[in-house]
Amino acid sequence: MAHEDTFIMVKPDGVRRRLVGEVISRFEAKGLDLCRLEMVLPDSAIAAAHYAEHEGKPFYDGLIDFITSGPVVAMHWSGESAITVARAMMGVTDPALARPGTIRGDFGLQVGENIVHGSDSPESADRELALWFP
Ligand code: DAT
Ligand code: MG
Repeated sequence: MAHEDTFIMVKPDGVRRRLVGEVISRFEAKGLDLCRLEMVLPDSAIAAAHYAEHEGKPFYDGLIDFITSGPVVAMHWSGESAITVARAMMGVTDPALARPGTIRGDFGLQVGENIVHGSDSPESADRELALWFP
């Protein structure tokens, strides 16, 4: 167990559906610390950098269109095992399969609109925090 920093983002569907407060409330109630927050309309450059690992996959173009389709809320959270804890609270990638009680399980139904992003490792967190909070 260790203190971790993680990058969490409310995606455009989450913002459009007014779920920003819901997402923040859950992480706050869990005991994680909100360190930085900014609402930003991602351009194609930051979208491509953020999702570089998915370039070439069948869903990549749709993913870039989606993430640039409206403002997102970019956040830096920290706390004990913050990366793992946040991923567990988000639920699995496909909201149709995500367990009730998770953010995706409670609010989503389609894999292309799964409300929230969270770093999947310390390396991803370092990279994503540097990208979104230069
Ligand atoms: P996660 O967001 O859980 O880390 P990921 O990194 O595998 O998932 O994928 C990034 C995003 O890409 C995901 O949140 C939604 C989209 N995505 C993943 N797999 C997909 C698929 N099979 N069809 C459509 N979109 C997909
Ligand atoms: Mg991922």
